Amino acid sequence: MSDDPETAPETKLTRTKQAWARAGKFLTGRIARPDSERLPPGQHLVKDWPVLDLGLQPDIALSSWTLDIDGLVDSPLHWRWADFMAQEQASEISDIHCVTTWSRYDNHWQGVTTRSLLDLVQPKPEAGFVLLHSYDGYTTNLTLEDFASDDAILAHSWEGKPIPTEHGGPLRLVVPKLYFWKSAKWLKRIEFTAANQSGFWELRGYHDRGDPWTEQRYSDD
Ligand SMILES: Nc1nc2c(c(=O)[nH]1)N[C@H]1C(S)=C(S)[C@@H](COP(=O)(O)O)O[C@H]1N2
Ligand SMILES: [Mo]
Repeated sequence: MSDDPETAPETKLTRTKQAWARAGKFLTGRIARPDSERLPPGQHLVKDWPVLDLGLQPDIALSSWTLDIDGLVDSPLHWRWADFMAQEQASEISDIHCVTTWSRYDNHWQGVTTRSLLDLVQPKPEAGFVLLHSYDGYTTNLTLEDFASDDAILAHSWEGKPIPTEHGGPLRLVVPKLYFWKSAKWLKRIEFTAANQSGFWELRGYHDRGDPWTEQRYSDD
């Protein structure tokens, strides 16, 4: 599978979502604040958990799963599943906000926090950005600061059970403060970079940062 966002697969869904970005669909123009309102502007609450991806759901056996953490770090890592599971385990409870307007409250995640990962790899001073690469060819970019958010977690379990394949298991990232497209499913590689590199949706009209509270749904240009 291609790991190049320019050549990742086009589907009806990707075409529809690119058209929404062009049209500015779902923008309300309101601004909410996390402390006063729990649901960001333009979002509605769901109880189920929708599946959204490029349509390829890679089925990765734990025996062949690996995670690379590399780029501008002092101590790059190449983990197999047992290595990952041997790291300090944490739990987080957070809300999901998807740019397609659904939000889901109180998701219980278990895994390794991005903070403890950062302690291990020690990003170099020049590292300002993180590019996430996934087993389906998906990519998405974050600032190092957003990646380091205190509730961000490399999650292997949801509600006490392994994350199902369709939701990104064996391992996905969860960055609750940003729209859910930043939370890469089927994580394969975490690359630390000096320059910001756009990922799959960021190259297709979606916002570089994706803050739900200020409705950073689409890029301005
Ligand atoms: N690897 C990968 N991660 C991905 C995606 C994808 O297509 N591939 N889609 C993103 C988008 S647009 C959303 S909204 C969420 C959806 O996660 P879910 O299917 O678990 O709800 O995953 C994000 N992470
Ligand atoms: Mo999404």
